[in-house]
Amino acid sequence: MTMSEVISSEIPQAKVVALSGPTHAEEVAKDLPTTIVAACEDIAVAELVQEVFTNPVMRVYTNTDVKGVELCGALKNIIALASGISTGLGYGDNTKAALITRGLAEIERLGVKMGCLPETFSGLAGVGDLIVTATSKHSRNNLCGYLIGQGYDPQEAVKQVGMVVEGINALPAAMELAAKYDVEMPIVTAVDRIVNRRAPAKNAVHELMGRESKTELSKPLLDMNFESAVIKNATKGNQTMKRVITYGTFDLLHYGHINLLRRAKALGDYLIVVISSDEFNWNEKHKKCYFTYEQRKALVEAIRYVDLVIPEESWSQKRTDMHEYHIDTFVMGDDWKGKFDFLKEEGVEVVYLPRTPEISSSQIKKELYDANAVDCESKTSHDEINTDPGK
Ligand code: C2G
Repeated sequence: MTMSEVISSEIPQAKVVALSGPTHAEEVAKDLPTTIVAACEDIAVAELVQEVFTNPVMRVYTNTDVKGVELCGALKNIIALASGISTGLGYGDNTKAALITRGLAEIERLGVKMGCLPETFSGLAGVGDLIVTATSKHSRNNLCGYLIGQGYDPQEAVKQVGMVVEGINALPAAMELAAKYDVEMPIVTAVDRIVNRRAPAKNAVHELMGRESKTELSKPLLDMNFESAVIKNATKGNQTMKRVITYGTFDLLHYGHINLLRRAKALGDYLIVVISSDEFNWNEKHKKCYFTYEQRKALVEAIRYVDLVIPEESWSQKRTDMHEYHIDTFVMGDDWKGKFDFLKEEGVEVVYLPRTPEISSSQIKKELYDANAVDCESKTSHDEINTDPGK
């Protein structure tokens, strides 16, 4: 159990916040600029702690993934031990960087299997804390690892450090979790062999370097191309599905958009909608959306004509999209008439559909703005009447 689980089991009604991150006490005490993450399942409570602790030299970020933050806090000490051992063996910064990078990958693999958020591991409690713990002279785990790499017996090294070496205490739990969740953790296992099974440190490094080659991709390549494989091979009865694609901002979703999407879907069997990302909108279309990309994506995905939503990040992605998604028909409203005829060179049919004339997102915004202005005007004049008894 993590500390938050222990506290919650004793005080079920407690809202537990885990505070963790790259915060060596020696530096915090000197008011050196520091960042930390406050994690609580109830984000409002995390934000309260954020408010209490934030000051000009302490920036607090919030997270809801308490378990992930605590897992990082415990397991990064083992990677720090590994980093210290490699330095003690005389290895350089390359080896240290390799242990930090691949060590974090191991912790994230375990964490994600335990239901933690991937973002936590690339956050302050994850990579942030791992950097300071695995590289800083203040780090007890790093120092203890260094002594072990220099040939000290692990217990003797702990005595020399004279303070708690959390990495050693966390090893049994880490090994147990790795077995329970069936996660490969080669660096943690190597440290366990050195610390608890008297394995010579030098062998461990050679073993780690000699493992079979791996990919950095977190999902097997097939999964990475999964959507493409499904779309390509999907068939309707005995003929392949016709795949249609269209692009747009779809901000303040209205019935004009729905009319377009309904008619686009009617041209085939599978409709892909490519929604402009917030950056693309701002940098290329100089449009500030009311809804974020994620919100616009959720709205469009809920439309029954739509089968897949992907982001539009550049004007030039259309040509490759036609091949990556095996498109048969490209559709746009006729305000774009002629602008995308070049896509015929990619072997797709290009169709421009009549826009729905009387509605647009910009018109909605303008009419709301004008209506609001009128309201304010009538309200002001109303107030004037009230305050001027003569009227
Ligand atoms: N549309 C429509 N009728 C309206 C408003 C929009 O048919 N009254 C159509 C547009 O012609 C477009 C789609 O709905 O095909 C999305 O409209 P916008 O969100 O305004 O898209 P736009 O900003 O034109 O972006 O690379 C292409 C761009 O991303 C298109």
